[in-house]
Amino acid sequence: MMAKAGRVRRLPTARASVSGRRVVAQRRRGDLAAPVRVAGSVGPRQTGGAKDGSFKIALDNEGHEDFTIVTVDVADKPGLLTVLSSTFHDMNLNVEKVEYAQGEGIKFWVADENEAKIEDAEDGENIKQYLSIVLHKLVRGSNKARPYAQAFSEGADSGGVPVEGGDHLNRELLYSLLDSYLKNDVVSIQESIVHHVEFTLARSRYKFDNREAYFAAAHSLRDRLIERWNDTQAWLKYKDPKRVYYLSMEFLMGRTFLNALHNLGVIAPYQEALSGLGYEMENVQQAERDAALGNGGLGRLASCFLDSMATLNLPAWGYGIRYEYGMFRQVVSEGFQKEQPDYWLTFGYPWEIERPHVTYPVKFYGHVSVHEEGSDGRQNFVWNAGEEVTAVAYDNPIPGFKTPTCANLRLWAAKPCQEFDLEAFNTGDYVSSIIDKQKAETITSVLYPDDKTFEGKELRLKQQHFMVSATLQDIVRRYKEQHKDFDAFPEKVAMQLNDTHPTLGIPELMRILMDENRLGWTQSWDITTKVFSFTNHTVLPEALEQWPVSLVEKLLPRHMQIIYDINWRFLQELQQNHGISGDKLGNMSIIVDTEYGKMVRMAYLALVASHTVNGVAAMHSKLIKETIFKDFNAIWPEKFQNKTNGVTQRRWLAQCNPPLAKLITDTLGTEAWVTHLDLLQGLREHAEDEEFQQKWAGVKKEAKVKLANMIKDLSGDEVNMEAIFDVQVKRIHEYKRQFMNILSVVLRYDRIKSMSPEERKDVVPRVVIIGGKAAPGYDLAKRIIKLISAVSETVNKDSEVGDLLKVYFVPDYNVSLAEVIIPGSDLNQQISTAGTEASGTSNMKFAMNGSLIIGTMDGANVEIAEEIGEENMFIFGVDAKEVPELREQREYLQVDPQFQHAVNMIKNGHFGWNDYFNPLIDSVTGGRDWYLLANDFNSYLQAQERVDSEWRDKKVWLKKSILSTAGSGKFSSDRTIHEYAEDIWKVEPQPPSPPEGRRE
Ligand code: NBG
Repeated sequence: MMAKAGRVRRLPTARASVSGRRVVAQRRRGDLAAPVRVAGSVGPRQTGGAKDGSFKIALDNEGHEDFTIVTVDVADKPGLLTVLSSTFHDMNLNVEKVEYAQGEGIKFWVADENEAKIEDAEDGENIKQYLSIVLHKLVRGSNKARPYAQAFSEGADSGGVPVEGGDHLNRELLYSLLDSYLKNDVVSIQESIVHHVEFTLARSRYKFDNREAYFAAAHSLRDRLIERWNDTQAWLKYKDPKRVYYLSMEFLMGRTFLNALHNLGVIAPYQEALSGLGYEMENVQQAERDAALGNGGLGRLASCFLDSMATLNLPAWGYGIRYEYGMFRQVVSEGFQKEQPDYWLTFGYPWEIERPHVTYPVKFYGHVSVHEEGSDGRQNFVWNAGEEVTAVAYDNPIPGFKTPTCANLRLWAAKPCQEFDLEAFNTGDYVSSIIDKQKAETITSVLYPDDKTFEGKELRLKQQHFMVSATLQDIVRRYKEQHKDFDAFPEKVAMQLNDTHPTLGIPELMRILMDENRLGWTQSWDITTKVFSFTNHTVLPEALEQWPVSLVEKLLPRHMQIIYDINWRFLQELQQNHGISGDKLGNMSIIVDTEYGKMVRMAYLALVASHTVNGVAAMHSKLIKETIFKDFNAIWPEKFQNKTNGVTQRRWLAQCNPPLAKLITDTLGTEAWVTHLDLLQGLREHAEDEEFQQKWAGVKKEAKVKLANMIKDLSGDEVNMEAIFDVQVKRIHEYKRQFMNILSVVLRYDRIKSMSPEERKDVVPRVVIIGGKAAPGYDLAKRIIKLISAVSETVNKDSEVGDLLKVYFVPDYNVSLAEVIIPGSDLNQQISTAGTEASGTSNMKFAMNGSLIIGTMDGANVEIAEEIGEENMFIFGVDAKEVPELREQREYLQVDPQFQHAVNMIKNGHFGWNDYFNPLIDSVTGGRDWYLLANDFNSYLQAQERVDSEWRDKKVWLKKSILSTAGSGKFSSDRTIHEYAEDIWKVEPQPPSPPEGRRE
């Protein structure tokens, strides 16, 4: 039956247009006479029926003498005919006749410009491809309505000054223009990638390399993140729940691309989209540089927390600094560490959104004047600053895993202040005035690379104040937009201080409340003490921040007054309410007299003003109560909590180890462990199942191959895949005892050397991998790196030793390398002196990936042992309780002869450089040995023996490896964040949900 027929020539419609956007293969002016060529290799998915979502295209040259009959079998849609007709037109084809043929589809009788049939096979294919792209866009992909933009049009919180006006806008039109989400089908993704190549990068879409492909793909993904970001922030503004702000001087983000793809659930279409365009996802990913705005565990923890906060739909933002130079790049040349600047922004950072209108002035120096105000004689303090810089916001969207929530990480950059000191320009020296102003930007130029050493550098204090001042102004501004007074502030705001680094936020909030909002001390203090909570991350005394009063006074005169006031009232309270006096009072004072002058103890300030303080593992939380904060625990026991650290299993298992993730999902029959890590327990019952063990061995092998390839790139060596891949990766620090590790390697080497060829047959081969950065000024740590390199050089070239032992130092250890190293390891070393490592977090990542721990009863190792069973780890060494006593006694220690032997080999120049290694040797001999290497050495060697013997029995090892993963459910940062939210922040999940009465 002929439902409709007509003679159509040159349809008047301009061009095929779907959702207001042009199609990918739009032909260019001037090309019109050329045959139709369609870029890419996207073909229709022929599903055989014309049900919704599928289509078929067929070309027939037999049916008519003069025309090619193109049959398009697709479910009808309004406007379909117009779109298809204009598509033919776009291809320079004339449509003679159109027919709906029942059971077959729509038929088009077409001819080319010369009135000829389309007989060339390639032209035929191109027509099919072009049509299929258009059809794809019509029938496929989610076209989900986007309710938030409409419902809360006033709400989209860019965090800045509210935009004036808008009454003249045609809202209906604006809503309809963007009333659906970007589609995530392959063609739409390709279109957006190519769009960004051309219009964001301004590159040729016919020629772009992997890096450009990465940037374009990142921008296209960012568009999708922005949709969620806007929705989430609009939703939160509408709901106005209590929010939590995570203040941290460090966020060690690593790469974002794969994480965003995974959390948005679009890895597969992006992979297909890229490969359709001719790019390998793997290579494109490698083009991303790590965002390394942190030193180590503390910064990485902050990043894991953001991922969990978003995934748990918490109303949370992170605040930090957008350093221009991140963690330095470590180059190892002849065994010596060299630091190179990490200017990570060279090609731009595609994930961030600059907010040029979200700016705050941040003041420094100057003096404070006092004014009497009003009839009650209230004093008002005015800080007349000597320097002012502008903080500009950069927002980094943090997508939750498969939730619509997208949290925000707001990083501040310093820019010269606009208004300040215009006079300077009029004094004649225009050029040097500008140069002077430029100095402002140095505040956020560089991350301090010191890990656990406090150095009282003025610039560092400036950074801290800069971060918290901009942050507090932003938070108060956001609050005031919706509230007329401060009464509800503690019900709307929680702030977590990540270590003491952001502690100046306390006097800054007091200053804002009192001096800028005219609140009295009592009310301001009441508010302040209800909003702040503080996490301590170390008991090492050298890490505890103490700023000279003289420096604080000079840089932040008003804050110093406030700190004095806080301290005075605190000491009063101690005397009056707790009967404390004398030395004890002095011991608890925030301000302390030292041989270097008066100092502000930042941890005490944080403690006094916070409603809660927490340690980062059970043992550490207990230790802080007994040691550094003992006196405070005595008066405020209720303030103290434990929040055992965790890591995000999205990045540290699902993304970095896809074969293992797949095996886990297949075995558990669900992917739910990606948000409920406890489910990993379900692996326990398979631990002894031989078939499962074989699969487990298979995925471990895959990960080991990747690590082996990395070593090959590094050294040229092909390592023995049968060897134990034994890994210690972390910052180099005496307390982490990399030195002890290498001493045991030295002994192992010596033992192999002294064996007969027959005996060597029984040796379990090892590949020892060590990586980590030394703080640039940490001399001993740098010598440790040199020692590892020297041992590596001797051992690796010793043909007698061959495959039985290899040692590698992996330079520039960072998040991206960790993502390869951790899954590929069999054994990992967590060997700090008991009582020194607050928690450790790599131990959790290794355990999740089925790597066995050799370690001391320190930090979170203790809880890991509880969860996966001590018998599945290689525990050794003295107990934390014994440490103080053993330290006292260390000069009388009967040193283990093996320890002495290893030390002597180094001392006697077996690995060269003996003079250079002397200070290292000295640090562990002659009664010094603060970290008790000698005490633990024998027990460490025994644990290493157990490692070797258990490796020999593959089944035993595999069982332990499976049980490691199975027992790591507790160590998800989701669990940690859930506890923070419940016990400390009192914030609740706020999953963005469609507004009532609105259409979905
Ligand atoms: C570190 C501890 C680690 C801990 C991380 C995260 C500092 C000051 N502390 O043991 O040394 O895992 O913090 O809590 O960097």
